[in-house]
Amino acid sequence: MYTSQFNDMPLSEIINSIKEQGYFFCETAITEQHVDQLLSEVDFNTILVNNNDPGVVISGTQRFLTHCLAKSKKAYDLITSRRVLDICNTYFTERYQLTNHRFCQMRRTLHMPWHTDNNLQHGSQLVGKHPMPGLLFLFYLSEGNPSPFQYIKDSHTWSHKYDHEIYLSDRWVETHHQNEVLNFNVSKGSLIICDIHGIHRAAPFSDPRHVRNTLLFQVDQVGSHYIGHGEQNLVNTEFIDNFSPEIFDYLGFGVRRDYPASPNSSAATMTMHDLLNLQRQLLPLTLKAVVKNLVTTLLPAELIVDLKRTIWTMKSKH
Ligand SMILES: O=C(O)CCC(=O)C(=O)O
Ligand SMILES: [Fe+2]
Repeated sequence: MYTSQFNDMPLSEIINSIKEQGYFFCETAITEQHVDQLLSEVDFNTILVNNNDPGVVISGTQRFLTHCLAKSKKAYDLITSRRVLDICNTYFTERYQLTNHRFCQMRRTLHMPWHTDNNLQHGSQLVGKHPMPGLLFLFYLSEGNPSPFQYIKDSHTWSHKYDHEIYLSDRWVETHHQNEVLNFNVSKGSLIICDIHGIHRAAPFSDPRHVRNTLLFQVDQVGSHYIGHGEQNLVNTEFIDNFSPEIFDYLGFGVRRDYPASPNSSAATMTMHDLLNLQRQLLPLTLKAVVKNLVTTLLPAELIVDLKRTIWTMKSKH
């Protein structure tokens, strides 16, 4: 899945870059074929409605498949890959855990605020920032990106001064750090590994044709003072073909997790455009439901069971 450009890079180089600069960037870390396979396992066009399977939800102009460890074997392979674990083993000094993960798709327009990812939550509510070490792994899965990843140079060393803020305003960054904004021209297969204490964002964009796909996950060195820190990980047991105490520890088997899956979505987090599209998808299903309801109201239950038996018998003969 990884390119030789990423595989052959000495671990020490990756770790030194994160420690000194707050990030590591590899322009082509995963092969184009692997990116296509990853994307083929996510259906961003079908939104969860009364469905019992993990799937895609909408929050503003972004779509998320949060439970990618339950839905995508390719994502599972990447997130639990030897290369990722080797980086974590070398970077962290104590036990580390996967604390969140998701596929994300941004469409048409986006204005992401400047932020850090060392978030401490109470349920789904952000309550402050934490001092634990952590890494954000971001894989870019789209061609030609009008929205580069942006990072404020050296901000991982001083962002703690702004721990009382949830976001940092564009105006504040323009006034104080305009010349320190680094732009990464990410493209299909790029990887950024970033210190969660660094101030960063996806650059704002507005382009009706652009679709920006990413796979991102976060690993934190969860200390004993922060029991419950992290989102609940749902894993498809079928995917676990590499089990070891190391993997189980990393995925948080048997470990308390207090944060629900992000984002905290509902019909109220959808744009008008997506709500209307959803109504269009719901219309044929609504008609089907009306017919079903009519039949079950008008016919006796016993007759319906008999009808179902007859239909099943006829079908099974063919
Ligand atoms: O998509 C990006 O470039 C950045 C995403 C990010 O920072 C986040 O989701 O926390
Ligand atoms: Fe972030």
